[in-house]
Amino acid sequence: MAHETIQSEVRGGVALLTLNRPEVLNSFNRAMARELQAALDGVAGSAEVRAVVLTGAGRAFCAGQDLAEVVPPDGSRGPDVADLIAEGYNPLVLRLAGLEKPVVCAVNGVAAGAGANLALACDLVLAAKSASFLQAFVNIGLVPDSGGTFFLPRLVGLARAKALAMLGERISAEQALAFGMIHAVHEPEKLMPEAEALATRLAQMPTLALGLIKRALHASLDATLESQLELERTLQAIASKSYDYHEGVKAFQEKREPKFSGR
Ligand code: LHQ
Repeated sequence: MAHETIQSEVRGGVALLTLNRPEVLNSFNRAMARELQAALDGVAGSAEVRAVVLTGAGRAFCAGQDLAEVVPPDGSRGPDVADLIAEGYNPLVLRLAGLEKPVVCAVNGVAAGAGANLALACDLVLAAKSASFLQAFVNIGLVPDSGGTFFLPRLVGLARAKALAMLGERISAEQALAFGMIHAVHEPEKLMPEAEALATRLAQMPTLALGLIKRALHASLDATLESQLELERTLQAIASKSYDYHEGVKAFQEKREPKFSGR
């Protein structure tokens, strides 16, 4: 499917999705939110795609909402903010978190506002050393959205989440790593090779199990121990009926490398 605001290509079982409005730091307009949703739906429905990389074109990852769309410089009325969230950001976050395939986010530059929080909704977040994160919302009188108030306290703890959300300061990739917000930091020129290698590795793993692992970990965020134990049992029943479980055990017993298929 052809897109105007994102690029999408599939290689070796990996879908590479690139936010592509570099002249406005890949900030989101309605078209980009719509096209990214459609691309994620395509990924969800594709048997060929077993992992995803999400990144940005140019020097930024994503500067959040395109502010010229919500407050047009010509003084005309912009779209309703609550509608933008309902139609754009919320479905995007739910698609990223609900996709039962691993999503690697390669944060190639600044990730601000909704851009930062979409990155946090991904599974394994890598960042260039030159990248940065900021909860820009408060700087323009807004509240973090796109799941920021859900993921941030769970990732970094309440004290740091409050400081990040209330102060709206830019933090470095290294600081985000030290906070436990992201998985790894790489030299800028190594970011995409590392992200693609990681996604390719994930795509060759038992991806059905990876999807179930993701489901279980997300469910744990608001579960009781009892309900989580029951969910683990249910998911293990599914995983243990997979081709990959039998292949994994057989390969172990035959002392050879397994060849997983995602089934
Ligand atoms: C931009 C933007 C941008 C348009 C840079 N829009 N042009 C949901 C629903 C509804 C309403 C509101 O929001 C939301 C969710 C949100 O995401 S709210 C948060 C929105 N984002 C921001 O407030 C971030 C605004 N941008 C910045 O603070 C800075 O640009 C950052 C820190 C991202 C980058 O700073 P610099 O590296 O110094 O770049 P810059 O400021 O010079 O920007 C470069 C260009 O990109 C510039 O255009 P120009 O024509 O002067 O070169 C900016 O105007 C444009 N740009 N962000 N969000």
